[in-house]
Amino acid sequence: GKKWTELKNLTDLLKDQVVLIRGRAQTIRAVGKKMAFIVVRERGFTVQCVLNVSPGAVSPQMVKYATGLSRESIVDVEGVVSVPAQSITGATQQVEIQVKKLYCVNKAVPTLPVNIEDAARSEVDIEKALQAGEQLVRVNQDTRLNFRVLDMRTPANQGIFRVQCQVENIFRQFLLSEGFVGIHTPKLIAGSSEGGSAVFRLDYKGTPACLAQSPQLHKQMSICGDFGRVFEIGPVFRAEDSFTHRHLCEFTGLDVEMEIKEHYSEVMDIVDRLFVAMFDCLNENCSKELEAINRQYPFEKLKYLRNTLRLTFEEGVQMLKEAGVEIDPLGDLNTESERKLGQLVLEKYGTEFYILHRYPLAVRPFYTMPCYDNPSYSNSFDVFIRGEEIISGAQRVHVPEYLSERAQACGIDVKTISTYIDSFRYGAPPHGGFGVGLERVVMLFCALNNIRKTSLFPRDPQRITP
Ligand code: ATP
Ligand code: AMO
Repeated sequence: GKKWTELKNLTDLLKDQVVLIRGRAQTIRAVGKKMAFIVVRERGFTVQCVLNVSPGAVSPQMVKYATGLSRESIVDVEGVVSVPAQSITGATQQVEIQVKKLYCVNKAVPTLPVNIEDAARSEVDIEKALQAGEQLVRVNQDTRLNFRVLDMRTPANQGIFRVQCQVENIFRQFLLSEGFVGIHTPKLIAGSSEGGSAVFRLDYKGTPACLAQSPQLHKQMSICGDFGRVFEIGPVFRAEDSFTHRHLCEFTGLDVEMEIKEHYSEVMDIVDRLFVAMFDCLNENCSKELEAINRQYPFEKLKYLRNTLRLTFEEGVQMLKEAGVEIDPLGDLNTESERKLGQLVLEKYGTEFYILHRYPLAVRPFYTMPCYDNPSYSNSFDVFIRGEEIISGAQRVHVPEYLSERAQACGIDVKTISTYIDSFRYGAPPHGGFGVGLERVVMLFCALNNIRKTSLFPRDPQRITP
């Protein structure tokens, strides 16, 4: 086979050598009839290729052919690496290729529905350009999502989904090193696992069934099956009614369940160490990706402490009260008060990542363990980044009679979860766990304003394509 060079390796070390590259024709510019420039892109790296009519190099026909290529076509370029005297603007690589051969491997349509360069501009940049009288099209969210394959090619999106992959990878590596076992639970289940109405119902060969709202029941059953500590990375389905910036109908859940010896703080310890390790690792290993995201969507680095702050719900309510926000001490926080509390915590403790625990029992799912000292509260927690929830977790009820009672009290049809409740009749250890929304972690770590930006092909109440 031929020897291919990756664009990222094109440096002055290769000066005067003949290289062969494949990429997309990002921009094509003719200068008279004897010269043309093609900027070729390969996964975030770009290089300028120069076609210059001369004997032994390219013919005038070749220049004509090149200038007729459509943007985003896949091209192979063979040529000599040269180092220009002036620095090259508009390309990441500071060398050029003096083209000898050019092939179009597959062409793109002449008019693209999304111009990648426009789609890659930051809001500030767009504003400046508009003020300077430049003609440009602002690419809106729906257009991006309708033509996601094109939108994905922007440096920011290349960064976002590589960061997402890292979050998943760190989650897995950290938990494996702590003795957790990766499992896969069914996504077709007999009933709702979280309660509430946000469930997709379907017909399972004549029996009513649901798409799993979480791996909750089966991850707990795996603890009853003696795995001790488990995790799962998998799809979660929620038939959300409303259209918000942070709810999807399908998202990726990072779930954990583990035996507890004495206290639900053992679960919070895992959250604490896992996420501090994750943030450190992202800042260290994903700096290029984070920079690319930052160029299009500027954000401040996440502020977090070495030991994650833990506040009780009562302390949170108190802080809000002192700031003039009245909260029902046994109710839930709404989105607005969660944001407000995030601000107050940042001002007081200097962190944008913290755990709020001991929630009122009434606002938590049926499987949540009440506090021993005060059953109006529960051994549960939520975790926030920049004032928005990324995690819910808790100790679980492991006594079957009480679990059944709690399910009934929460309006759950106990028949649909009888095998789950039965699992606790054969001896179940005290246990707890938590669920993380992958798309939310990436969205909030990078302070992005919409969860659709961190879902490759988002599913929301109004979208099931592409
Ligand atoms: P979770 O499903 O884990 O609880 P969440 O972020 O949806 O995650 P909730 O506790 O359900 O959190 O809700 C917190 C607040 O978010 C609610 O009080 C409500 O204001 C708002 N909210 C939740 N779900 C929706 C939704 N589908 N549409 C609009 N607002 C919602
Ligand atoms: P919960 O319902 O809070 O808890 O979900 C866990 C986490 O999943 C994310 N999340 C969502 N992300 C995108 N779109 C949605 N519609 C959506 N809903 C939730 C959030 C949330 O914190 N079984 C429990 C977890 C447990 O206790 O182990 C559960 O599902 O980041």
